[in-house]
Amino acid sequence: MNQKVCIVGLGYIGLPTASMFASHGYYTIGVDVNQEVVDALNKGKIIIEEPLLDELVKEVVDKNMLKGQVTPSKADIFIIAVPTPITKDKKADMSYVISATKSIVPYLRKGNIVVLESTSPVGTTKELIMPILQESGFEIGEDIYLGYSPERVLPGQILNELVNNSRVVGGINDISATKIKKVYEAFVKAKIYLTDSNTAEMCKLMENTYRDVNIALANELAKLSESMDINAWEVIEYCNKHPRVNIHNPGPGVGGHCLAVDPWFIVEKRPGLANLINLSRNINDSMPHHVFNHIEKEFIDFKNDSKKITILGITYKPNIDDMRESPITELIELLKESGYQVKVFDPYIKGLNKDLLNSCEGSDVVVLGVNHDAFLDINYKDILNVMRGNILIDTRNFLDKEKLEDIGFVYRLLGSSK
Ligand code: SAJ
Repeated sequence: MNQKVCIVGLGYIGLPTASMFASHGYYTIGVDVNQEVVDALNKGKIIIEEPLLDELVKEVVDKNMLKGQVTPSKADIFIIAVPTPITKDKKADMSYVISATKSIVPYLRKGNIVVLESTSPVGTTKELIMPILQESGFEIGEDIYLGYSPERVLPGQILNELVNNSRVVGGINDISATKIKKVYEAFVKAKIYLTDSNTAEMCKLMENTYRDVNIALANELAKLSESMDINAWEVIEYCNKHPRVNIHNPGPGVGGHCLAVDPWFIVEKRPGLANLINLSRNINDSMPHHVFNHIEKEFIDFKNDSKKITILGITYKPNIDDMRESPITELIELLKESGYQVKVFDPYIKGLNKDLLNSCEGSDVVVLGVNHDAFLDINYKDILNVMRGNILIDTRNFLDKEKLEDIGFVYRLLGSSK
């Protein structure tokens, strides 16, 4: 008999994961509190953007292997994949995890497996999820198996990475971990490592923290280089020739729902110990302001009272339509608060002006915020012709300095005084 999976949360992770189970023979219920998401799913449609996901969802819905509901149903396996946003005071907001967990309690039966996938502070599975599940009257770890297994997928490559990336499974006891491993073996081709739930929770947080801290180092190098007649990008290129060095890229800040959020979940638990992590977050958070200061410098002797800026790219990283925690939105806020007139051009974002030249018309400065591939193919001469000024600030070391200077731009590069 086919096993039944119930996945609570149909977002960037829940929906692709549900589709994976459904396409591997599991009868799957996708649960979301948002009726619009559920209705779309039941029509075989999706409202997020992720390559190939629309086709897969349509296929499994048509085959009746995946169905959307606003409340859970009885199942063999429950997976919780709801968001854990961050509060204003940089703490994990666990309210969705709590309500999702409570929502499955009435449907639990002996032998069920419950997995938390949401990125969560260390201790969540044992200290938050387990007590809620105990309300069912079952012995957790004996009647109900419980554990934590985070995703590691990159937006834009989710379907491929769900299958081909290795995975960590942390159980509240050994038998839970072993049972959960079997669940993911349905579609994961790479190795699945077993551990306890606290360790698995910390793994998820540290993977993204590792990247955040390394980006902070690169951003610090950028600031240092600007003050020392050095080009940080050149330093990085040569340092990375060393077989054991991999310096990351500086930029206008760190966006997305993971790197800019997860390290705070560690700081929250151990504020006195997580010093480097805390500092790195603050360095990365300072970058929009740093780019703003660069822009301000260009206007020091400016006589006109209307300062006009065009920003190319507003998403949190290249070639996707995702604006979550984008540092460019913060930069735009800073500019507007200081009286700049700001126009934004981003081919990935619906509702924005789709006319590039119109977006650049009359601008004093153009800022490349995100390195979308599409920005390599645009005609910068036409842009310069419609601008009032001639300055281009590249925050990603993406454009060809020489070509732009030949055309007549003054090219400025984040991380370089040259
Ligand atoms: N960034 C830099 N410099 C770099 C690399 C990235 O400034 O050298 C910036 C990007 O511009 C972007 C941000 O960092 O604003 C984050 O982008 P990303 O591509 O590093 O990561 P995410 O947030 O899209 O996805 C991460 C991934 N984690 C790691 O690579 C360790 C992904 O595997 C996780 O599954 C995902 O977080 C998640 O869901 O936690």
